[in-house]
Amino acid sequence: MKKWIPAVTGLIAGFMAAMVFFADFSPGPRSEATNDSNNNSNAEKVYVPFGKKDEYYLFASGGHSGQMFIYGVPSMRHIRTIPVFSKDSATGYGWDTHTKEMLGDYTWGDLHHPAFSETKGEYDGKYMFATDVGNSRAAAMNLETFTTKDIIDVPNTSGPHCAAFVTENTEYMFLPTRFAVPIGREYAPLDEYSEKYRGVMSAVTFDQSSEKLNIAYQVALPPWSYDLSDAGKKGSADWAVLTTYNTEEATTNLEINASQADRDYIVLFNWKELEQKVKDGQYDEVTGQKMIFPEKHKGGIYLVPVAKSPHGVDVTPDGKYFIASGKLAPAMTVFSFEKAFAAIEKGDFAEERNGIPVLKYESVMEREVNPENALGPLHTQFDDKGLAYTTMFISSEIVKWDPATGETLDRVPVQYSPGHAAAAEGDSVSPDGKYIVALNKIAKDSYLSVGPSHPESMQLIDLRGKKMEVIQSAPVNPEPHYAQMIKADKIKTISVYPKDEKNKDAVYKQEDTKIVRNGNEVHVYGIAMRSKFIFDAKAERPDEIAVNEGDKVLIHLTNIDFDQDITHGFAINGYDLNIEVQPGQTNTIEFTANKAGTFPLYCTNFCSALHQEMTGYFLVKPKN
Ligand code: CUK
Ligand code: CUA
Repeated sequence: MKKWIPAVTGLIAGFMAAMVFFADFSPGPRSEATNDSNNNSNAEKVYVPFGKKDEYYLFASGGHSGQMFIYGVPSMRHIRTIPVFSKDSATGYGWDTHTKEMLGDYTWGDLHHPAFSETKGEYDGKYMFATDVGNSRAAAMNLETFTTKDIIDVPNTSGPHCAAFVTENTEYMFLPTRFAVPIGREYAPLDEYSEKYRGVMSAVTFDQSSEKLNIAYQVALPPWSYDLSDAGKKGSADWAVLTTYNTEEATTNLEINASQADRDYIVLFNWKELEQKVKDGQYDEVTGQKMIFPEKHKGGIYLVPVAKSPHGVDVTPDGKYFIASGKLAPAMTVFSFEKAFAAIEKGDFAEERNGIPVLKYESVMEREVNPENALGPLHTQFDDKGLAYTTMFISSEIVKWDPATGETLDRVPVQYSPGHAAAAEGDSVSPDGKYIVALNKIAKDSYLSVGPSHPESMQLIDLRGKKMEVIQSAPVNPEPHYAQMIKADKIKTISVYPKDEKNKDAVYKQEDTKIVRNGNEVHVYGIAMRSKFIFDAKAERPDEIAVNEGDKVLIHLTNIDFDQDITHGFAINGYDLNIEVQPGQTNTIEFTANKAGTFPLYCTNFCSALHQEMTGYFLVKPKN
């Protein structure tokens, strides 16, 4: 196998030096020519006057906040937060029965890579998916309401970082794991790592009618770390690629030990073939999952050698190439799907690893691209001309280049250390080519100081001119690992929740409100409207809920203001409870009245001139 130059030790030393350089890197003067967001004409490009709306939505991951943050482009204004993997008291997310059940016992998440649902390789604006590296979950968000609809635990997986990416028609999203663990998370000492640990990948489907995620099958890949992935497009639509690191199978001090071998791999697999395998019963039933063991259920999975410790892998919009970025090797490597298919067809393999055929690097590689002094390539996005934009973490820039020739076309400095970048419709089969947003890990002195830790930063770059131009910079919520940008007119939101006469918890008429006691369980069927709560219209005080200490209380609340943006909240002072009902929505909160006493209840969302009057009392009569 061809040796990667420079040699291993040199590379590690080089990388360390780069990291030291990076650690000591203090911001120099900003380049006037390429990074002039103070320029008046640039100010006009990002100014969205009141009454006008942004052209794109940017859905950015919130990293270890567990949430999604939605921004408008080009203004870069934060519009909305969608709570996903963590509680959110602003919306009562995690308190009402549905969201509480979805979150289960987890109190936080680490949301990395959001992905839009796709139809024919285009973002269709219906759903967004994301995974939680912190507690190994996957979530689906509905974009009519900007709410999380389903969360599932992903068994046998520890940190599905390498996800979510969807196939061309959202048939599947694949969730490979970052950390290898024994199947079923059984106890096994690290000395048995190579034998007992596995890097499991899950094939997850989403049913739009029930809005439920489901694990179709899993693949017990070797005990390596899986980093980033992408689905094929057009001619490669049945395929997907994912990067690996730590194919050394190191169990400690990964910084050094997982960087020894000259090469790691890209896993290339045909999901149609895996699907067929499952239909043919070519799997083992393990921990209740259909598990494909590649060394036993052969076929459909291949390894492509790649420069050591790659990070991102991205498929070009035409589906012809996949581009790996080497965080340790300062190069982007362009691989050809066509060449890979030909080699697979001929059975032209170099060797097998863990029972998986390894393709020859030379027979799949199209070109290695190594822009001068560009260090730390991480992720690549595309424009409407098929040109590539790669983030350089260490040299803090975005490099524009041509995958067809390898030629570097332009470079723009960003402040500082971009992880991903998100181009307008950049993961679809037809990127718009108008903007790219750099998701910077470090802001240093860019914004008003807030103490030792600074905000992350996003920078909007205009791609329309001859040179890339940074036209806006904005401090953002942590941590933008990835984002996707969609044309605003593709998102079709609803303005009120439609009446659901079949929902037995919903009450739409004041006279139907009631409080029903069943043993020590109390059901309240109430209404929220401007500017009062009605829990029982026939009672002397319709806005009072009286229970006994120890009662189980279920409050079903419907917002009957069928009027855009008239949202009500519901909180019981001192009871640590809080939910929200959006226009037309019914929500339930369930709890035990374990504290006796007098507790005012009130609407938390400023809904009318008499919002302060939208109150009542929750009275809990003591046991004795
Ligand atoms: S990762 Cu590459 S910079 Cu989680 Cu996508 Cu953050
Ligand atoms: Cu309803 Cu304030």
